[in-house]
Amino acid sequence: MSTKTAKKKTAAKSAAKKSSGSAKKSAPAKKAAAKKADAPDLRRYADAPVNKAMSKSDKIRAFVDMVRIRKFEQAALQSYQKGKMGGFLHLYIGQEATAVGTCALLGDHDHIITAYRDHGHALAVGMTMNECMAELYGKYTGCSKGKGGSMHFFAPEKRYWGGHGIVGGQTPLGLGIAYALKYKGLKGSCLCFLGDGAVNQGPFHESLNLAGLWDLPIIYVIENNRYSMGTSQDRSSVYPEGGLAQRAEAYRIDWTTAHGENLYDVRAKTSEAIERAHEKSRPTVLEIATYRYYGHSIADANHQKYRTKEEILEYQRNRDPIMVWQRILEEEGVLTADEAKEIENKARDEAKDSIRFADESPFPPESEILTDVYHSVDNPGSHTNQGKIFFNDRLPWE
Ligand SMILES: Cc1ncc(C[n+]2csc(CCOP(=O)(O)OP(=O)(O)O)c2C)c(N)n1
Repeated sequence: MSTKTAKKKTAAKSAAKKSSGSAKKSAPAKKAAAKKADAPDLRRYADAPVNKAMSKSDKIRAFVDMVRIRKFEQAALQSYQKGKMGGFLHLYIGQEATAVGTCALLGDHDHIITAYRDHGHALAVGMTMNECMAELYGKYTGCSKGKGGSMHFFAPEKRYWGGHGIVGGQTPLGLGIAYALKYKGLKGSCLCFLGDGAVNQGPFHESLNLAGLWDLPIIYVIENNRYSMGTSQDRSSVYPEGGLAQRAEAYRIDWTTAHGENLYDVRAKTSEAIERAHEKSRPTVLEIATYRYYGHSIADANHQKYRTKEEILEYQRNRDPIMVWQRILEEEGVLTADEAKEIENKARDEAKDSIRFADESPFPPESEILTDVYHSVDNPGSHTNQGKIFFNDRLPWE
């Protein structure tokens, strides 16, 4: 070790000692310091232009949207436990500020595509609880006619391209959407959501490479909820100092991170990425630090074996995105506790109604078994119409 390095190390050590305050603090003082460090900064990015431009009703809308996602999923969980639906059910509870903070910023030429934890994004883009719940029940009134289930929500008319079960499989598809936008000369973007488990998948890196090379307007939103099924990020990934998003540097792609419990932060970073996509046709990797309260899926009843109860409680008590947003709005005088309660009750009733709707809806008729498998079978001649493959003769954003 050179003298210079040794000196640096000693300086760093003493600085660390200073900042960690190891100079014999009392236990309550230590606790208070830890609490302070843990408390989310409510004004974080509140002054970003995209947030300053929010009206009172925009702010309340965001609260309503997050609460609706939570109540919908709580109702879905209960229905699942009553045996009303089969297959998988991956809950988004705890991550609501990501879907709501990002999707609220989408314009007419902005698209989204995501993985199987897709209910939050679906509701955030304006799909109804009825069509989503019916899909979970496998009913014909569901958004995918009851043939997709939890992992395959779709709404092309809302530029919501699913719901994909193969980890990382949506990343090259999202790239294709971004390519189509550029090819057609449209000022738009594709928000491509992925879990932290997908960052080590080959297709993700292949798509990053092309996005960087071809200047494509794609925004990869890594929803880092710290676990990939039962494996923590610490055990599965080389973690650069700046976070997983830093890997984007290898592909000459801009990257950034956001605190997923704070809607202002999510919006500020998303807005910058959208602007980059629209104005420069350049990609972004945005990593959002978040947390899921339930297991990987409904089948993961042992989720407290690979993480502690205390860890879950810490997020629920201090970093819950709905609670944080409510506190922000109460501090700003935009929302009262009573109004928040009313919003919750309304969302709970809406979710209950969606269960009734799903219960009463029919299953798909037998004649539907072979439809929606191959696009060209359902839409004869579509393969010859110069790439206008989505709705017979026009792309949904035309
Ligand atoms: C290619 C592929 N490999 C494995 C699986 C099995 N699998 C399903 S979900 C999952 C974990 C993915 O975790 P992450 O990307 O972090 O998303 P999260 O569940 O946290 O939202 C795995 C490994 C799969 N669906 N596809």
